[in-house]
Amino acid sequence: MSTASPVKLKPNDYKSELKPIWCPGCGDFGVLASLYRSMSELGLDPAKTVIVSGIGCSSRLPHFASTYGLHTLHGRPLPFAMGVKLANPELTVIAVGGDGDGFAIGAGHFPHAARRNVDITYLVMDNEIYGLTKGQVSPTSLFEQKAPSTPYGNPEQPLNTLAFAVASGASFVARGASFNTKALTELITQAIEHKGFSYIDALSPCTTFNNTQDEWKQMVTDVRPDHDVADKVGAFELALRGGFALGILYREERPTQTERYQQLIAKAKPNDLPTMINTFKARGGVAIGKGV
Ligand SMILES: Cc1ncc(C[n+]2csc(CCOP(=O)(O)OP(=O)(O)O)c2C)c(N)n1
Ligand code: SF4
Repeated sequence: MSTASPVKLKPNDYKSELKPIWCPGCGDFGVLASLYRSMSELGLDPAKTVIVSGIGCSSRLPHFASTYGLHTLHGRPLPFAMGVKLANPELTVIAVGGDGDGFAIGAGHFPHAARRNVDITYLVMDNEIYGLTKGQVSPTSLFEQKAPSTPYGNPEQPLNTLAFAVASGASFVARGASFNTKALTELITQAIEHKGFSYIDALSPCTTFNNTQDEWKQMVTDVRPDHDVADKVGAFELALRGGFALGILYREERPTQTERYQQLIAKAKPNDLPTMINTFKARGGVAIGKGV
């Protein structure tokens, strides 16, 4: 969901005073440029937009935008973003970070944000490596990938984050690439407009520790125009197929977490709470808190 700005802003108006300190050629520049363009296309009000990140090179992104920003803890952008959205559903909330941040230490949060259909966008800059800490393998690194931490090759299988997203109940699942900013801008725009949890795996090569740019440019294709985005099995097939199909793999409309809670609150009766507490106490529970 998006919140409009009272005045039309250009992509450059979403830049902060800080210049990105990423390495030359880092894919994150393309992702940031696409995000500026999407925010401008949607006319987002920077005062009602919050970008939340974890820790990593990619997680520095909120510093470079003129919106509100939260640079939180490693692996924790989603719980912070969920908290912001629950506290103020009117805000546009965009969580960002790396594949290590989101799918190693942060992986436990992902399926719950997805199944709850929290109305936020999660944009992962996927470089299949830990960039900030100098090139250790991440959950999306390839089997046998050589990196500073795996000179004999990675002994672990990669996690397929798109299949994970579909299985977890994400209601919008897409793949984009930092080197295809026009298409990535469109995807980010649609993801922010989507009502519910939208996940974008943005291929974003780390030119310093895992420079896959040329290889990935050869590997990308477009999701076929006849792909049915409402077909969950078809989305799995696409996610599990080799290569990188760019576009929307899956989309469905269903109530968001906020809507479900609002329905619940509407159902609750004023006298329910004392009755629940008495039942709890009668079963041996100890109630704590004011007035109980
Ligand atoms: C609790 C904790 N564990 C480990 C770290 C070290 N650390 C910082 S960033 C990072 C991984 C970054 O990789 P990724 O999220 O893929 O982002 P990138 O730098 O590639 O953009 C790690 C392991 C930390 N900061 N905090
Ligand atoms: S180390 Fe890699 S991910 Fe980090 S800024 Fe440099 S190129 Fe980008």
